[in-house]
Amino acid sequence: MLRTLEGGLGRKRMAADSKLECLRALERKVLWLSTWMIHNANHLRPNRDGLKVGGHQASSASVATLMTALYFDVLRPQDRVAVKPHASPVFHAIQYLLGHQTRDKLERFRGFGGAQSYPSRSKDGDTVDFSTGSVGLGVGMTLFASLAQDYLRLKRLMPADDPAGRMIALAGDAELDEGNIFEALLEGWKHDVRNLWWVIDYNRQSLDAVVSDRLFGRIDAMFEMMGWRVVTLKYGRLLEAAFARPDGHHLREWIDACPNSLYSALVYKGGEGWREHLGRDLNRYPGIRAILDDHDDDALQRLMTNLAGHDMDSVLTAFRAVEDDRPTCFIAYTIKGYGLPFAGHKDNHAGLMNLDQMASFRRNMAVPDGAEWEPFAGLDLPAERLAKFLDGVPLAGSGARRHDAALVAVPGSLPVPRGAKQSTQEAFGRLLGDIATSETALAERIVTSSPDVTVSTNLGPWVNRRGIFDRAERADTFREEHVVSAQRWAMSPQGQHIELGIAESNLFLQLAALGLAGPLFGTRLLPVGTLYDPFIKRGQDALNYACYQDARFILVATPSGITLAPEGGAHQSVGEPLTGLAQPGLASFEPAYADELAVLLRWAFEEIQREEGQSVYFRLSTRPIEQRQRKIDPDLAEAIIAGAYWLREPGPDAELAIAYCGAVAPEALAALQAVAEDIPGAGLLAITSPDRLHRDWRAARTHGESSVAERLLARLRPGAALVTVGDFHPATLSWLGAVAGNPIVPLGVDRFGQSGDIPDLYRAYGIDTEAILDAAARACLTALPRITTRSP
Ligand SMILES: Cc1ncc(C[n+]2csc(CCOP(=O)(O)OP(=O)(O)O)c2C)c(N)n1
Ligand SMILES: [Mg+2]
Repeated sequence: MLRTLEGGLGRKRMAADSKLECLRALERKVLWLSTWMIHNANHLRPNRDGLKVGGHQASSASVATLMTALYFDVLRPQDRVAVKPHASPVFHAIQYLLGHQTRDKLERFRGFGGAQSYPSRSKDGDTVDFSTGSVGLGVGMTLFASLAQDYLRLKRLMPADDPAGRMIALAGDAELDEGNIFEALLEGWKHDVRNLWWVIDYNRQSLDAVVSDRLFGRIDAMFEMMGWRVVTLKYGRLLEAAFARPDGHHLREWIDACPNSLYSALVYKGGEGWREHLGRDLNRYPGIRAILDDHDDDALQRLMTNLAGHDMDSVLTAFRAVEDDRPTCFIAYTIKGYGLPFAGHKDNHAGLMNLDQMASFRRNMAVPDGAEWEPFAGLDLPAERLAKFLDGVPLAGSGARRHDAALVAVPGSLPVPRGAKQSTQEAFGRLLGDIATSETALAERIVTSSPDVTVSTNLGPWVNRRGIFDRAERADTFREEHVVSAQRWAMSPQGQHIELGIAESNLFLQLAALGLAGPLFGTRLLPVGTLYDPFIKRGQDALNYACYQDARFILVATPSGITLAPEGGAHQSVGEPLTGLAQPGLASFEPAYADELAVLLRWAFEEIQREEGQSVYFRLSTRPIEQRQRKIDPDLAEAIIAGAYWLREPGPDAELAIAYCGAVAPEALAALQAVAEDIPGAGLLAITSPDRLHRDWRAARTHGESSVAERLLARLRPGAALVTVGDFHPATLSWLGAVAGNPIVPLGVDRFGQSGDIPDLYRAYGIDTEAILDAAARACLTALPRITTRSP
């Protein structure tokens, strides 16, 4: 019996040892391929523009062990990973070894059509779970992805039997300087996130310098405070063995006390440097002298750099030990540039090995000339054994990582909110409130989120009906205590609103994660996020990040512009419509009327689900305005979606048009009425989307077709005067003058605002009726020569 047990244990140990051998061999290959990929891009590919191509050999070397352990052993198909941006070469090397990346793309790393500099969902394809690039955001993204996964699982929108995936960030240590990390951590604590791993590549170096020693003493405490488990991987097996020798604890104490900068410098100097310092500081201990005597310079360097983050056995043990779903932060001590000639040098972030250094590295790696891209060249294990090992890796044969999620049906129309006078913000609240009362698939899959402006952006009606999401059932205390309130805030796993603290960056990461629920988890969600328009800027990098990875969501920004009048200059947005114009992956709209919003919101729910679709941004207002009494026919609906229509058709040979967008509609209408006597054919162009109009115009120009804007302006006499007006930067619409060569006076806001009421502010900033009339007169004056020749 005992013998069988021993036999079983022995076999298990042999299998573990064999696995470790394979992983160690592959770790060498990953280091080689990532380094070679960068070398090839910089030194061997023709360079046509004289720019340094770059790549991060040192940052890559730092995570070769951690990533080899994860991708070839620890990860399961349901796990999702954000890899620190500058470890892209390691990531691509690993995918290449798994057969998921081509040699051609590696050879074109950082070249057009090649593997991307930083892992990219949209450009690198299926293997990338989360794009990274702007440090900190990928890390935060994993936390919100975990929340998105919980949202689906707790509602049973995912098969309950499927194991939950771990959302994993492989983070650089300097990423923890980014504020968004801390914003996310707090939010994660509030929502009790699970299944989250942050593996920190603690190489104690950033881009410019060596990281402060005192920082991480605080950082692990902070994670623990947030309920995380912190696993520190500090020393590898070799060092642990040395510490166990007589006097070995003095060596441990010496390293523990060694400042980051000295440690890094000695790593760079190598065996001789260590010997000198250890000899000086610890020579009085015979055990230390013995250790120094037992190691030649190379062996001493190997020993002193044997940090746990480079010790495969230690790394695997640490990862495998975590079996529950508690969020876990692994602080893995590593060396930037480990195994490369500039290991530890503080300037190595952008450093590239020169030709001589590469030649010597190649000798160490035993890679023959011409075999640089061979998966197993130079390794001391047989290729067949490694190939077989790779075939058995859980990620190898698991098929596509991205799910195809079924579409959510959207009704043919949304009822127009009633009310002779209303604002677009009110209309938005009612539209969602209406959907909330319906038993439709659309209502089931909408999830809203807001950074503490749920009520003030009018999500109240939706939340009252659909509830707030929480892992646990929590009663609405005010309601239970019979305190009267318009808001019902009961929380439960059934809730469909994720309430966030005031951190706009978190909102965008949350929208990004919810907006990728389909491809990540197989069930589509239709996220709607609300915030005040000016605070888009606070989270703009995260918004860009969300769009960059083609996450799909609806953003409702309200109130906006100087139209929020008494709120004052600190809250008045000016440039956001330009963001709407410029941001790829985001269609932006600024409707004036409730019926336009009803058309657009319906369209948006379809657009965010279309294969080639995009996210949608609505810039709304709190200004109640007189509504149009009309029925929107399909042609008008199409025009509203395309970006513009004639609210007042121009007469034949019209000499003037006023084009307005958004909440200034009443001023534009009043101005039109005022000019009617002098210029009876003047037209009024209602613009619902400067962005869509502009995109269409540019695309049509490129393809030699006619654009929506051209067709609309063709209704005017050639050279007719144009006045554009909106509560935003005038450049948002000034390009319209170039469409058909109309003389144009663009009105708008290009200064900081201040408190006031709408008449005062519109006057002061030149977007009131009078300003429009002045502008019309000026524009007509410019257009006059041509106009007068036609109308004596
Ligand atoms: C938001 C942002 N700011 C600056 C950069 C430029 N940058 C790229 S890597 C880096 C330092 C990263 O250091 P660390 O996270 O420790 O990674 P390591 O290379 O040491 O692994 C910086 C500042 C960036 N990519 N994103
Ligand atoms: Mg670092």
